[in-house]
Amino acid sequence: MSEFVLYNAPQSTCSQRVRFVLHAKKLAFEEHKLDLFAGDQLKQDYLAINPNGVVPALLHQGKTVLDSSVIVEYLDEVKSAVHSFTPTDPVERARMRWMMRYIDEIPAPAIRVPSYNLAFLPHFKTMSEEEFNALANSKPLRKEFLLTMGRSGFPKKEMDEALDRLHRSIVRMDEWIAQSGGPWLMGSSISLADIAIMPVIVRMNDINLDTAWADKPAVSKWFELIQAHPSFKPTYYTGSLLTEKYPHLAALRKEKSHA
Ligand SMILES: N[C@@H](CCC(=O)N[C@@H](CS)C(=O)NCC(=O)O)C(=O)O
Repeated sequence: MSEFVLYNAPQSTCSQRVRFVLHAKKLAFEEHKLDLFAGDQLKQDYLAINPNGVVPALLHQGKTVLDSSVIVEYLDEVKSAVHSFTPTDPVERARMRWMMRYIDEIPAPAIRVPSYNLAFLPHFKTMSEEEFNALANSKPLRKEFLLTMGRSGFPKKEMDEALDRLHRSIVRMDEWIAQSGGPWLMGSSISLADIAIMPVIVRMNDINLDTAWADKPAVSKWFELIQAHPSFKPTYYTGSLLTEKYPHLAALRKEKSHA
């Protein structure tokens, strides 16, 4: 058994944070890919690892570490010698954690709304109301989320609010880069805060929401830099983007590039 075992899903934004850090630290890991639409995350054997029924979950020498933000901090702590993503100054460290809390509170939940409405909805449309309600009720963390979405998608109000939160997050990102002098959120070195927001930016780009930073060159530069990082490609292996799995999204993207 590897020192590290990762339970995750290719397209899961939370999982992508953890894969990036594992690759950056050159840590070999046994990868278990869960099919979230087949309900692998709600099976008893997985719930015994993560009672919240969500990915990712990391096992380190058989011990469980849960929640993507916690996992990336844990990896940075136990493997600090390899490459540290955490500032040494306690005040800077606190600032990084504050940024991560903001990211977990505003853009990370907000990106789920357009992701579900634009890509995942067909998985639910064919269900009967009873089947859908049973599924929602079986989700320890996402019951209310699913019930608000319903089988026909989030109403316009929810969608508009989520898009507004995403736009505000891009403004905030731009401010952080300006305050630190860039090119990363905290200055000249990439930190866990950059890795925490990365999947939101990749997803926004994937589903045609990249116009949010059309007038923000510092954010565009940040995105180019993180895509050029050696850990980016192995993290986003084929099948990690929504456009790779959902042809209707890829078609939208193509239309846009030809417009
Ligand atoms: N705060 C948790 C959230 C985990 C989470 O929401 N994971 C999503 C994928 S990004 C999931 O497993 N969803 C499955 C479901 O909704 O049933 C973390 O960061 O690890």
